[in-house]
Amino acid sequence: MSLAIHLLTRFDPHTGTIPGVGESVRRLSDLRGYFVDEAAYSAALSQADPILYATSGVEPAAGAGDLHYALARLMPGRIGREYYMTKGHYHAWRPAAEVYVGLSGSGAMLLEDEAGEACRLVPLEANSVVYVPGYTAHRTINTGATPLIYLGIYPAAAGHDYGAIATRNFRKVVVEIDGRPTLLDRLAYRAALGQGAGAHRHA
Ligand code: PAN
Ligand code: ZN
Repeated sequence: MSLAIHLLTRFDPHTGTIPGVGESVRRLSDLRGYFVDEAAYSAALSQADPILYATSGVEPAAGAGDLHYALARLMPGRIGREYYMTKGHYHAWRPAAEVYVGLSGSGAMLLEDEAGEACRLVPLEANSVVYVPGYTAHRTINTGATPLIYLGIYPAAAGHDYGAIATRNFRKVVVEIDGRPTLLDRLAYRAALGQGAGAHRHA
């Protein structure tokens, strides 16, 4: 145990930034193959390649029992009817849980177990905490009109495993229908777009 490590971090809950900490950004082009509506994705990307989200990670120590955390800013917007979202991942160390603290904006977390049998959509907004159990794929979705700012706190040993989601994606999608976020089966939304039941494309 050491009190010589970095103990205090001040962040801006409105901009989702930590002064002095660099951001890792994900642009629309980084999420090729993640959104269902392929025509809408191509049309949007031909116009611009905006930043969809940015994270600022803080890793004070990496011993057994230590924690890491990341402040994230997920922009508002949609590709077709599907809201802007993060890639989503499992933790490489599957038992690792995570706590998400909503700070600003409004959105939701899509949580899915590894068998793809249980899927939950849980609100994420200011003054709320979402507990992500271990063994659970998690994705953040901005369903509002302003940036969604949140903090994720996880075991230093958690690691990020993007492979399974990049290959098969989540079973469910969150789309705007009649102005409201609606949870649909991915296959049903694909079929509604006339894209058939093809596997997730990862170009
Ligand atoms: C978060 C995520 C953040 C970005 O800090 O890393 O929301 O999402 P992706 O990592 O899926 O692109 C977290 O869950 N860390 O473990
Ligand atoms: Zn995580």
